[in-house]
Amino acid sequence: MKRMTGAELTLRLLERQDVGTIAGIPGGCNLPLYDALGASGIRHVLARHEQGAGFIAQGMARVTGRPAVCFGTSGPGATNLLTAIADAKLDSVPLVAVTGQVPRAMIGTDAFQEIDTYGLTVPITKHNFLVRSAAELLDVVPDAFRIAASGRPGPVVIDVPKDVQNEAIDIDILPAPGRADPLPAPRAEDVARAAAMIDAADRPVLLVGAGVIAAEAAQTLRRFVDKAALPTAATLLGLGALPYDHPRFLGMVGMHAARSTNLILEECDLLVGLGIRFDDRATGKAAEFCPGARIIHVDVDASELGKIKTPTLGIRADVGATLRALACAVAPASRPAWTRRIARLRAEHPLVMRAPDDPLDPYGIIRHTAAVLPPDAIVTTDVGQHQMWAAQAFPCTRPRQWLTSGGLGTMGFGLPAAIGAALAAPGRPVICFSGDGSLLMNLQELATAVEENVDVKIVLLNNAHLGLVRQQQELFYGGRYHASRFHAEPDFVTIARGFGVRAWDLGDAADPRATLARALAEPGPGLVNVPIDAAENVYPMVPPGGANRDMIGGARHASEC
Ligand SMILES: Cc1ncc(C[n+]2csc(CCOP(=O)(O)OP(=O)(O)O)c2C)c(N)n1
Repeated sequence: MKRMTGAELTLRLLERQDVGTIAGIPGGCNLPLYDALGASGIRHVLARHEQGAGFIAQGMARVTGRPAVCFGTSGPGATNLLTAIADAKLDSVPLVAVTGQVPRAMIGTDAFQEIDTYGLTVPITKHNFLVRSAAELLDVVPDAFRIAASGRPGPVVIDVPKDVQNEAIDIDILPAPGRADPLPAPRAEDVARAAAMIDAADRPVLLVGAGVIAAEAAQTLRRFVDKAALPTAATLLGLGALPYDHPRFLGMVGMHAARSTNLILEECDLLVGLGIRFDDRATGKAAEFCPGARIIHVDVDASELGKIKTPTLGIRADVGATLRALACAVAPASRPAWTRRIARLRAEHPLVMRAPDDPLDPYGIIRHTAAVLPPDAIVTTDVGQHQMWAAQAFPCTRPRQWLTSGGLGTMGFGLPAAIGAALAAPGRPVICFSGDGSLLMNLQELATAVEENVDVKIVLLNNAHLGLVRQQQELFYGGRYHASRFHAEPDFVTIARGFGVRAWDLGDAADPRATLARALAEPGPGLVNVPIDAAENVYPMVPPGGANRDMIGGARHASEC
């Protein structure tokens, strides 16, 4: 029998969950937890803003696929975590956020730094707990990890009042760590029916999403694709499930897809959606997405089946097990006519990159960066034009290499997520493609990057604008530019150096390519400022609310628009 406080017990249970690193910020209501953390074997990364801590944890979780942990105090600590928690919910990232709360007797009194963290996080978590006694932690902590990792992963909040952290109890035995529940297997008749539909299809297309990556099913996917000659597109979060240079890979679908990709989906007679949720950025006007296609939809989350598109066949099951079964069940095929048609559409409507050789061109800087990186480098992005250029042009070769805020679209994601990725995957370089608007949203984490000496390089596509907003104002608001141009542009190179980060400006460089290569070869954190022409737009673009076939721009010849 051992006597422990609630805080010590929490840390002990976190250790048993194999938590190696926690990102967070201490404050009055989580100081007992921090006291116990200091005495534990867990490494702490002191973020400079709780949103940064949340995204550092997300970076770790997205790279490893395992739940990662962040700490915040009550009140503003908890509210600062909300965006990262909501982001994890929409992108199905396993996250456990442990927040301090005012003592139980003060809950509901508007006490100093009291906020209803439980209430605030109901709609943005898979589950949340307000812990009412130290003994409850024995169930709550393993349960939080089980829930975060089970089925479709997601965030869980554990809100622990300060007096519960201080409450001493006698512990006989510690519970087993919480692990993911077994996943539902597909029914044999569903697999047989899906295989028959695929075999019978003339123009099938696979659309793969984050669910394929979460299921660790990339290898099986490849076998399936090769055996049945299945052209495969990816959602923004599915990039990396199939390597960019696989002959059947069509690239990203949707709002900023290559024209050919959207046109191929337009012509398909069978759509097999694997671990996708028919997000509007992928489908455009959902009613007009894949208009002539029967749909097979496989997802581990039953609530996704029929939510946006009614499938001909919905399979609620582990995407990995379903893919394994389908890879056996389908007949080998070569589909010569469909393959020829796809080759033709791709030749006629390719993704047009304006100046891929110019390092000061958006595509050019992404391609040049990729060219000097090892193939296992990890890429994070912020949100905006640079994110879409990177999604179009960065050659992803493997799952969990591409970390981006897809569902919530959170500016400020890139830098802290990159720090988390580097902490989780030491030895692999991490690149963060950012914009000058996004970077400022969590710039303070440069201090964390220096303190942890992580190998993170920020490649800053600096157009002195909120570029994606400017683009929408140009295209859909009659060129009325309000609040999308920065009139006071910070000197990012000087700022980075002020944090102790090495920094280079490609605008001043005599040989930008050589400077970029040198910058990326340096160990530790670094920033490369890349001046980008503010008039550059991301094309093609499906107008908001439009059907994917109605994309504008990005045609090889103006007459095709
Ligand atoms: C937190 C947050 N606030 C606002 C937005 C809306 N938004 C989407 S893209 C964008 C502009 C991003 O600018 P920047 O980071 O400079 O990237 P660029 O588009 O110029 O590449 C804005 C304001 C957002 N996605 N996230």
